[in-house]
Amino acid sequence: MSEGRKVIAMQESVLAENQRAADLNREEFARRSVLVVNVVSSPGSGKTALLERTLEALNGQVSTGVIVGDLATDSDAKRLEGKGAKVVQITTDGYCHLDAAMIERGSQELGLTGLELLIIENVGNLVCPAAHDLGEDIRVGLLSVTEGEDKPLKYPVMFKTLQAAVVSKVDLASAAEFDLELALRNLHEVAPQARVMLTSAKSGEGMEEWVAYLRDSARRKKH
Ligand SMILES: Nc1nc2c(ncn2[C@@H]2O[C@H](COP(=O)(O)OP(=O)(O)OP(=O)(O)O)[C@@H](O)[C@H]2O)c(=O)[nH]1
Ligand SMILES: [Mg+2]
Repeated sequence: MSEGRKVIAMQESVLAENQRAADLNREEFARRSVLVVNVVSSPGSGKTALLERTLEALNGQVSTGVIVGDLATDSDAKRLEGKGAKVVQITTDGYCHLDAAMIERGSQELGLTGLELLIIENVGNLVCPAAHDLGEDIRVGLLSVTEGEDKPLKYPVMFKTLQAAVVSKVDLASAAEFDLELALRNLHEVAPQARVMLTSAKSGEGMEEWVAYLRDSARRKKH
């Protein structure tokens, strides 16, 4: 076998192993009726800021846990603590994504008993997390207005896998000369299946719709 073929065969077997672990996670999450949401986006597009506000809004309403993946630090977990949700940090030691085995360990550490919603903040990256099913029900991708309208076209693999897309930092739209109509057209072209929401973690715009979406989805999973 050539070196190239060996590398491809190895990648395929790693992905197959991940898929088996993801299937097991999905069964366990279904058994416990916990809704699992995997949040993906490029670095800095506002995942943690969105989740800070989300946890504040859900506090006392929906029993929530969070698994935060980061290459090297636990600063996002620290930002999310003290908002009524249990938070577990996974440091991937340089890996560009979370995988299903990490989520299995993370959810054991968190404890799923009594949980209605498990939110996963993936490592900031628009490529690697696309190929790694974690066993989630909903994959939500952020597209911040400072990244440019073309990102769905340039990173279609990720956008095609989303159930929901959040256009984030909309308070900065005019400063960034963001063409919202064009961005929505691009999103619709690549990811027509995705429910699109517009949010600002700064002004709070769109937070009600986003939080209601999570709350309603968690309720549906329960029944
Ligand atoms: N104006 C504005 N700034 C925001 C908003 N959301 C996030 N930011 C800022 O954008 C920067 C990055 O936000 P984070 O929430 O850390 O982004 P992230 O996606 O979690 O980043 P990584 O975890 O490193 O991938 C911070 O300086 C935030 O304050 C928003 O809605 N409006
Ligand atoms: Mg973050």
